[in-house]
Amino acid sequence: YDIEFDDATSHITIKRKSTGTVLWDASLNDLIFSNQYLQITTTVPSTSVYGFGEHEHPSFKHSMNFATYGMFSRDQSPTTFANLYGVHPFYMCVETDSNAHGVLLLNSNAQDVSLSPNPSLTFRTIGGILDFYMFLGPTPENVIQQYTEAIGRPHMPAYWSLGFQLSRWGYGSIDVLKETVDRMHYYDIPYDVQHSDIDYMERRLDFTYDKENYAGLPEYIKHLKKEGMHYVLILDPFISKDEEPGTYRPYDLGEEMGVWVNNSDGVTPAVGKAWPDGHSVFPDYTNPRTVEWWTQMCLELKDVLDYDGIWIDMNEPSNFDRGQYPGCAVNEINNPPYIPSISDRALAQKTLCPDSKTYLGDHYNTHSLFGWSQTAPTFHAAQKATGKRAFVLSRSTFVGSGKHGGHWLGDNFSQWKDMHQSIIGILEFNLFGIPYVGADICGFNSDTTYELCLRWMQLGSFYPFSRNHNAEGNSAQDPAVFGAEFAKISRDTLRIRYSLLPYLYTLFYESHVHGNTVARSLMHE
Ligand code: MIG
Repeated sequence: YDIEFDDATSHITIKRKSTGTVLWDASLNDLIFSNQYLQITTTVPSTSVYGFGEHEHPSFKHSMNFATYGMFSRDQSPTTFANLYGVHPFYMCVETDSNAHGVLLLNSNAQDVSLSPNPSLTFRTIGGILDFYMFLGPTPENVIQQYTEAIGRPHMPAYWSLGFQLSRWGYGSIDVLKETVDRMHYYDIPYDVQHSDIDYMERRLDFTYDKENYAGLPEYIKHLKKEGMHYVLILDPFISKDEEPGTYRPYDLGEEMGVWVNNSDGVTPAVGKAWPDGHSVFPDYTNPRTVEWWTQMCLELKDVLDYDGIWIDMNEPSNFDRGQYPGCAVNEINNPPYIPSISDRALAQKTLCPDSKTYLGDHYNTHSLFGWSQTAPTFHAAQKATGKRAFVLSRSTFVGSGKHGGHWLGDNFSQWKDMHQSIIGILEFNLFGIPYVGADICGFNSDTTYELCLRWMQLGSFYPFSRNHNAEGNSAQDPAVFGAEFAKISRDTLRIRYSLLPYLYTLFYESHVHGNTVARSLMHE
């Protein structure tokens, strides 16, 4: 591309050399570059704009009719227009002659983008710099190949992780888990991976298991693995600080090593409220000492529960209150002059105060990097623990997360709309370089129905990451629970998936080596 600056008009234009198409035309008269507010507007050459995340977008191709999307990682179940778990300030635009280009704004601050009918884009961020990267394609596939060359190619998933996976929050006991596994086998439904959600833990404490309700879990995992299955365990980032001193090693060791996110004073740990009883502290994965501690904990866990993969949840990071104890101070970091278009218009809602300190800098700047910073260390820990290709599933993601992890689309609802939306989300994460992606089949929140779940099993059989997952308290929705007819249909569609696995595996290989998408819209073809 060529970049031109016109002294008379103060316009900066970026042109595709081969066609002369103007990809960007930004008036520097409209540029704002202050400490806590940066804004730039540019025209784009067509209304065919895709990407930006993480959101639930009404359509894959954006409406340019004045839509604004906030980006700031948040524990937020998919809601149209809301800022969700991850941050991906990346778009792809298909020009009127079908050439495509991609643009990344590499910036981790809370931000939003407005799409206007001009067609134009306005970027607003409340920190950092305007660090833009352009990828010239010219095909949509080329754009993603170039984008992932810059941010890191997707990891190569283990073959077993392309098999069908089953999960739920709230089996409640090992007996219910076993009954579920048994009926899956009874109906001979293709099934390779079982997950355990937080109810396997003792009082939701990381690195423990419930020795009453899940008595015998270590042996049961070994048993399933002997039969050729694989096992994934969930871990939350927060660590209880309120266990009896000397009884909870993850906290004691972490405290000794000084691995937590700190308050604004930079020395006292930030204390929030999450799943464990009492209060919790938050590991700061941008700190090399935290990586050492986390790796050690994951290795020790492996000696007890013989997992094959790790599922990292709540890493936006999620906190049940607005900011840590005792609330956020009134200052310019916690109360910036402009708050982007994010839910509650509050940076501390459901997370920590922006003036908290991480090793890499103020939480104000690093908030949306929390999940990303946890992903690589977890990947390396899993690799070390298993001696095999690593499996990491992360709820919060950022630019480059696909190099070490996959993603599921979070706490969707058992509704037809959510089944539809899952296709858009999966296509978008393929643009973001995270092709190992799927949605909770049959829906997470609320009870599913026979018909919805059956159709969702048929669709989900072709997700790159194919897992049926359900929330606590909802009626069971595994494909074996609805009887013989449902089981037969699920078995049949999953067998089609399995017959295509060598092809799917090759797509992942191509994504790992050349950066291709795995699930792609027909427009890419
Ligand atoms: O506050 O671990 O998105 O998949 O089942 C809910 C319990 C915490 C949110 C995850 C979901 C998981 C659930 N978790």
